[in-house]
Amino acid sequence: MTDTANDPSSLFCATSNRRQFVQRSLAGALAAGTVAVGVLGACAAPESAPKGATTGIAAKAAGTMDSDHAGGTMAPNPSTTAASAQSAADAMDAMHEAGIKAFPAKTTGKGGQLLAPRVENGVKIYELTASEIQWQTDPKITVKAWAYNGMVPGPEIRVKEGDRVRVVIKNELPESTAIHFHGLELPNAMDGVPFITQPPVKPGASFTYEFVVPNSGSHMYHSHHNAAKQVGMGLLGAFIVEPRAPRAIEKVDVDYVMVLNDGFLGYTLNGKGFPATEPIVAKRGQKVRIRFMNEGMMIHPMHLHGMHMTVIDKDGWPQPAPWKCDTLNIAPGERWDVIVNCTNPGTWAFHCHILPHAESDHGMYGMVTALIVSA
Ligand SMILES: [Cu+2]
Repeated sequence: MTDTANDPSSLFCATSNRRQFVQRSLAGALAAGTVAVGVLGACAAPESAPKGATTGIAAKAAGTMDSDHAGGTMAPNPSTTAASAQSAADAMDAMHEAGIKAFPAKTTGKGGQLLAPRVENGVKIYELTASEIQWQTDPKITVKAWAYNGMVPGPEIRVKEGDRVRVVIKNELPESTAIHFHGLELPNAMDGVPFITQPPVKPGASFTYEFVVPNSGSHMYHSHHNAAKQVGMGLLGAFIVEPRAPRAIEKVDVDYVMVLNDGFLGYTLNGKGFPATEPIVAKRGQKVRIRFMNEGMMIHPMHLHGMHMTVIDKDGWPQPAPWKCDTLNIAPGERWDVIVNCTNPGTWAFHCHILPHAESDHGMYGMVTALIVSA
């Protein structure tokens, strides 16, 4: 599973699910005397799929028609065609239902856990170790990941504007690495870019970053060395800087960080794919702040059902005036902070609206979660 799971393209069509689906459709269709054709059209046939299952070969063997024969002598039997479509629809719906019912599915490992600092002489010290781990993105998929402190995203660092912070990175990876503090306006030597501001941190070595946190907002830390691979494999985390003087609009009941990624771990929200993503839970009348952060290489328009989002910050900077939307495009590297006033009770789908990042023939997966507002 690991190898196919490490190929993001394979996540459209998880092999085992697909095989079961093909087999189920095929069995149902054969029982009805025909074969469903084209249901799986969105996915290229994997090598493990029954040969010809989605082509005219099996269809012909089962005595039905395909496009080559349209208008020919092999007319479909309307009753068996209807039965076949029903069977295929039932098989598909069963997988969609199973995915929803499994949510939130249990997995081992939780990313983004708050890291408490060790404080010495007024300096907040955070120790991060980069190493290779096995990471479960959903109950059926475990992948090789590179992680800070054994979790993806790495632990959340949350400090106050003006704090003096020391971050010590220990590299236990087989490659050099470095940490960039994305969004913080630091002295040049602390910017974490090998050969521009520092030497790479070699395997087995450590490096210490130290600075006074200059600007508040939702920021990130991540590898800036071979980053397409290293960030894609999980070397990323949230770096939240609380302002010394919060605005009234920032007073919320739930403060939720949502890190988007689309690398070797697949389409993930906080390191997990649906149904293993975490729901955001609030009571009616409460205010939820969501801090979107895109650590991936694609844009992800995040869409909330049932209630609008009020955008307050972009990349940690207050907007000239808060503005409303229900779909917010989060580009790579961007952070957007929104407030949701939870006025509408129910379980509301909350997902990336590039639909192949959220749903396949097999049901919802990847960048899907829910906002659950209790009455
Ligand atoms: Cu997306």
